[in-house]
Amino acid sequence: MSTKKIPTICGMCTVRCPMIAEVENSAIKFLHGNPHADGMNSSLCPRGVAGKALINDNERLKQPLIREGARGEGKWRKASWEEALDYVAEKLQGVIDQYGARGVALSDRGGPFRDFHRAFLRALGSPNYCNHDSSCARNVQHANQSLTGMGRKGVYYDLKNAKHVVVQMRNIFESISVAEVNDLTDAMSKGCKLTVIDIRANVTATKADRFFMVRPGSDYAFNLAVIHELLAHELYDKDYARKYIQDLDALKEFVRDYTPQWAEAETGVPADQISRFAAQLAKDAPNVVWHPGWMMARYQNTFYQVRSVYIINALLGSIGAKGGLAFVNKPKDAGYADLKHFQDLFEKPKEKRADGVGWKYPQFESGPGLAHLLYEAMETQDPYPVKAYIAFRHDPLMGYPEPDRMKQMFDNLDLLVSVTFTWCDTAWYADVVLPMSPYLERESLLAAKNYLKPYFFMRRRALEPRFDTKAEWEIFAGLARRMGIKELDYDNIADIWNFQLQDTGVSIEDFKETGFVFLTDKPMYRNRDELKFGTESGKIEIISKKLKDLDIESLKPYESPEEPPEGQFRLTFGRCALHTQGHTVNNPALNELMSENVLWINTKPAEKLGIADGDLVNVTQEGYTEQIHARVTEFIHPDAIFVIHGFGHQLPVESRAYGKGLADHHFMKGTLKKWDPAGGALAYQENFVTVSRAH
Ligand SMILES: Nc1nc2c(c(=O)[nH]1)N[C@H]1C(S)=C(S)[C@@H](COP(=O)(O)OP(=O)(O)OC[C@H]3O[C@@H](n4cnc5c(=O)[nH]c(N)nc54)[C@H](O)[C@@H]3O)O[C@H]1N2
Ligand SMILES: Nc1nc2c(c(=O)[nH]1)N[C@H]1C(S)=C(S)[C@@H](COP(=O)(O)OP(=O)(O)OC[C@H]3O[C@@H](n4cnc5c(=O)[nH]c(N)nc54)[C@H](O)[C@@H]3O)O[C@H]1N2
Ligand code: SF4
Ligand SMILES: [Mo]
Repeated sequence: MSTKKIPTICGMCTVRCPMIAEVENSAIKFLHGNPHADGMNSSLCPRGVAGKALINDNERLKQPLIREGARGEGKWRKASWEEALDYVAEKLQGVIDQYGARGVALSDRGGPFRDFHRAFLRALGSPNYCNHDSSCARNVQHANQSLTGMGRKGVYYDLKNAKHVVVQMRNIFESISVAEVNDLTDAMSKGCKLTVIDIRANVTATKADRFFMVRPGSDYAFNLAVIHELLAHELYDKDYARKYIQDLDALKEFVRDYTPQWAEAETGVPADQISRFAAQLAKDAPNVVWHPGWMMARYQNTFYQVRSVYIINALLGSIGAKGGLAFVNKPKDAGYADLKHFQDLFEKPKEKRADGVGWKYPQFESGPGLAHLLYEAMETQDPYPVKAYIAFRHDPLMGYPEPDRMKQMFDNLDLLVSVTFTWCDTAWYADVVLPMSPYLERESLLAAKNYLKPYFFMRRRALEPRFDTKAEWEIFAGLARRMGIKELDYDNIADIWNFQLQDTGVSIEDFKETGFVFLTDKPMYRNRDELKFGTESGKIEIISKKLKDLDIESLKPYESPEEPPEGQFRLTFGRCALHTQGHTVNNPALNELMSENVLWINTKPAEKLGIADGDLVNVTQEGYTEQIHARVTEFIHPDAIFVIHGFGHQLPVESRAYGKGLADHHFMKGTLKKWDPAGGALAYQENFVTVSRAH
């Protein structure tokens, strides 16, 4: 039997690396990176390779399910797709008839494959699309917008050509984007320095030239002191600043007292080290990438911390530089029309959004909204009732804090639908579960990547579905058909792809060999002397006009993070290389490699509490307790404890993940209300817990 090599796109996390699936006898023989990917992300991480185990997993969803018992009780009726889609379409229509189209909401996990389901929602006439980003990178998005007028993806972290990379609250070698890992290791082998600023020595720190262990939540103080040094000693790029940075004097005045000596008391990092570090950055400028971070829904001041990072990059002249934060190019920069969007077939709904974004909160970008405010609106019915909700590729009951509160909010819904390829908490609580085929068993819409070399890419089906599952386009085309939306009524992916490609001059054939089509041969860098920023002034606005008009501060004075009360710890969390959020924990291969998380706790407080490495401990918040094994280490700040997110599953249908480890999101009382009115994201790390030895 010959082996077929099918270029496709990994789906085990949001990064979507190009991959090759080698298929023999209708089974996966081997999964590996796509060598045509030009080095950018031509290899896979362990999760990508575990796609084979995902296909073989007998505990994944096998057919549509309709709830029989109470929500969350786990009593299901197996349904055909006909029956399940009829059921969902009828319920959606019922909600639309009674409450109007605005009574329907849909959320997803963001990313490049959203056009079809967003078009579906728009065709219904609802403005209530949200993505997950208020639980992830919203602060980064809004921080960059407030300074440069570009979103966070308006720049590419050109790690490969950098001389110095700084990662702060960013575990770049474990919380993986393969391209970033490859680019950074390449650069380091050519002498690039790596500085890590973290509350614990993660794997990235073990590879670093400099590691600063800061007090949890004090990063903004550290950064203000760096800005102070760059300005006070005139170490910044003066030509760049003259040309592009507005309100530098206001910044100078603002940081005047934020000296390294002051920051030492806040962060625990010796003042002379901060000074030396700032001087080194100036030497390496403009080929410096101070990574603005990714999962930055952490503290009440994280938006301002991220702004300070962009400001440092600007002072070093690295925004727009090769080896810095280089501007990405869109298809049109390479002389190509973009893919045609299904969304554009429908008029943008004029209705106000239920989450208030764009009208009550004009400071935020309205596209993906703020999902936590959507959930709140489900309960308050203010500004109007939202009665149907499709969680598509999204597990808010694990990804947002306070699942019990969230369930109360969802209880106001007439219809809760989960579209997912694995079991997840939201699916378990849903009325209807629509199982999507895992990435190796489905194709997706074509997508465009804005990059130094912009490209289009194609996810192809490597296998036929093993169970009764469907691709996204099949699910939404099925719903569209039932709801009379002719423009989305497709029964063939080639027709969808041809629709998308119609203006581009590219054809489906062009993807055959490699799975993507580069729109230029060489990386395209902007001329650093002729940069144009997306703000009204065309410059980097230290004092954002938009924020100022809304009476929101651009330069916020530092407030010291609360110390943990006596005997308590700040709960912190992050990712590991072997799992994606919570949805791979039951994957047979990945579970075998890592089946539970452990609690990082500093040696000194552990000693005081009589906790030894490996002991089982209780973690408690307001009378609620879970147990976990301790990892006692000096490599974490004594104020913090740390766990990998995504564990502590409680679904009986996941035998491998069930009851293993601790769920950090269960220890976040009140966090749904703690969100930043300037940045938009929730503050997940403003929580304290007690730890004791379990007897
Ligand atoms: N306490 C705490 N909360 C967190 C975090 C944390 O560290 N701690 N991390 C935050 C971060 S950074 C993020 S991004 C969010 C993540 O949370 P979510 O945005 O909910 O993302 P995932 O958990 O990756 O995926 C959600 C569901 O979609 C399904 N899924 C994933 N990929 C696909 C796919 O390709 N197709 C289909 N059909 N289904 C898919 C999975 O089975 C999973 O059940 O959580 C945030 N919440
Ligand atoms: N393997 C794997 N890779 C992934 C993902 C995954 O689930 N698994 N998810 C993807 C997604 S959605 C995202 S958003 C990214 C997230 O990527 P990152 O944002 O890099 O992710 P985290 O691992 O949550 O945390 C980064 C670091 O922040 C540190 N930290 C916590 N509190 C503080 C603090 O107060 N100050 C400082 N300086 N550091 C602190 C933690 O110790 C941790 O090392 O990863 C992506 N890549
Ligand atoms: S980083 Fe890993 S899991 Fe994510 S898309 Fe790439 S190979 Fe897949
Ligand atoms: Mo994320």
